[in-house]
Amino acid sequence: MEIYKFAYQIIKEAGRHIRETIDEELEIETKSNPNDLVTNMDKETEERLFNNIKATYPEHFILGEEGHGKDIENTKGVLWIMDPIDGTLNFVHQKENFAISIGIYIDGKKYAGFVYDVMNDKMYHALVGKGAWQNDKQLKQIENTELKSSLISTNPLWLTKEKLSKIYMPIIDEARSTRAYGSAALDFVHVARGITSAYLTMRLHPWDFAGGLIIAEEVGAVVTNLLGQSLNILEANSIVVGNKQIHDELLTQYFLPHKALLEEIHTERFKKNG
Ligand code: 2AM
Ligand code: CA
Ligand code: CA
Ligand code: CA
Repeated sequence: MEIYKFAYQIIKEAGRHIRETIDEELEIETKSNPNDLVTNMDKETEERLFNNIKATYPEHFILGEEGHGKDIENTKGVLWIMDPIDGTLNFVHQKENFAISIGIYIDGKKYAGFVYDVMNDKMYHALVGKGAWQNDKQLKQIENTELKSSLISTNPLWLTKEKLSKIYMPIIDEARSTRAYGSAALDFVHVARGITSAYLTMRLHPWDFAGGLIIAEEVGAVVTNLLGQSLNILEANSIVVGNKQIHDELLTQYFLPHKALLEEIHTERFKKNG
């Protein structure tokens, strides 16, 4: 079976398992800080997907948020980058508005992206060069918009950071309105569906964007970091994704005029990559 169909099936199956067990009591632990949670469901879902992939494709590489593949240093072979539950806080507090996110890369080239909105049973998926779909309905190419008539999404947390707020405030002010959904993977999908025009964030890890990136690009979205640079699929980065017009407006009017400050913030946040 081709990898694409296989991925689709195992992600659906993992999602079905989450729906069936969602009312069972969760074991919740904290990670880097008291608001950074992980549950047994995050870990079990990653384990389930990992075991399924390895049983069929033992030679594939798997990088996951909850521990698999932390030693992966290059993109050779078939690489699955997975977030078993993107939007863990939504999962814990709301039991909805979270997704399974997977991006598959072959020898470093984008191959396919999946973002499964588990509780709504909506699979967003894209095969590079062939388009993107919501279940079996193809998504249209997105339309250009300008910031002042657009909904954008971002986490309000970034407005509380002193240096960043100077850059962020004028964007929030100019946009028609701002949304905060709490799942990066679904935020990429919102842009791909055209229900928001852009998504901005200061830090995502590879598993947060590996799947959504491919879906958004397949319908014409532009994805870079806040400095306009393309993303390395193995490194954390800032992200701006949007239709071509708004992406260009955000970079030229709002981000690049603060290039030196942004470079300083990036160096502080991503010391490893300089
Ligand atoms: P998670 O739920 O898989 O942890 C919430 O605004 C979004 O940011 C979610 O996609 C969440 O992914 C991600 N996120 C949560 N904590 C983060 C952190 N410390 N660094 C980067 N992204 C984070
Ligand atoms: Ca997490
Ligand atoms: Ca995530
Ligand atoms: Ca996660």
